Amino acid sequence: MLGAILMVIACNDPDSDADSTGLQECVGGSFCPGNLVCLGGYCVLGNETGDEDPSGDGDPSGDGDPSGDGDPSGDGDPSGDGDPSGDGDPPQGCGDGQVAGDEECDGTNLDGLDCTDFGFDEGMLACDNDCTIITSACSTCGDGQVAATEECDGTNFDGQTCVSLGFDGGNLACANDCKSLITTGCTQAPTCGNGSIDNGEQCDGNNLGGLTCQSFGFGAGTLSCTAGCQVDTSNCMAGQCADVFEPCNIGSCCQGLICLQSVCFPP
Ligand SMILES: [Ca+2]
Ligand SMILES: [Ca+2]
Ligand SMILES: [Ca+2]
Repeated sequence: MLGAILMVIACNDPDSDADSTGLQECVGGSFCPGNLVCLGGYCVLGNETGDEDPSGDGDPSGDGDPSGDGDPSGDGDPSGDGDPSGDGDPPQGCGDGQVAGDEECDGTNLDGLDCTDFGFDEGMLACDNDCTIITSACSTCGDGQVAATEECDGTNFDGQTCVSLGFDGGNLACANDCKSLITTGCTQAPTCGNGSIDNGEQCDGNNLGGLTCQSFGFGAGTLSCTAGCQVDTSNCMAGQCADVFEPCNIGSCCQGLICLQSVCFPP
């Protein structure tokens, strides 16, 4: 124990300048011979198990860790690797908003960089979650690459064509600022033949809009549509006419009668 009783003895060294107490005077720990230690200015012997701190430097074990708590420097970082918590995260971690170590950026802290530092003309830098710079929102109009902020660049239309934009054909162009596609060189598909009845069309292909030969006063037959999207009644037949007060379509009443509200009436 540290609090062991010390037994004070006289030094045996004949050359020592022992004083009236019979003890050899000393300064520090280096002036006492053998197992004696310097305490209170005299060389004394510790207890039977020996002094726990022979060197008197406050480090009994002599392992460089006076407190014996596994932290020699006493700075709260036992391993001295800059990671006190030992959880693998350096103290200035990614996400603290400070650019440190090998971080290129941290959050909105771009370390003063902008797109021009990466060879672009304009745009916005961003910082990834792993504190690396993202340049995908940077752009240079004229480099032939379609950046996220560009619609096109030169003859690079980012895969778009007149057809993909709903035109019949033609040639796309790109605005000088790369911000928009120019479609004035695209040709509009003709509406007749697209199967739907557009302005100026009575029908389109097989789409007769619900019209029949009867719609045009015929009794039977097959209505068709011309290549110009107009109704063709050449295959309609007159058939039997409807008599007075009989149901009718336009033109299906017998001669001298008129079809009013689907019934043949006398004039
Ligand atoms: Ca950081
Ligand atoms: Ca570009
Ligand atoms: Ca049409």
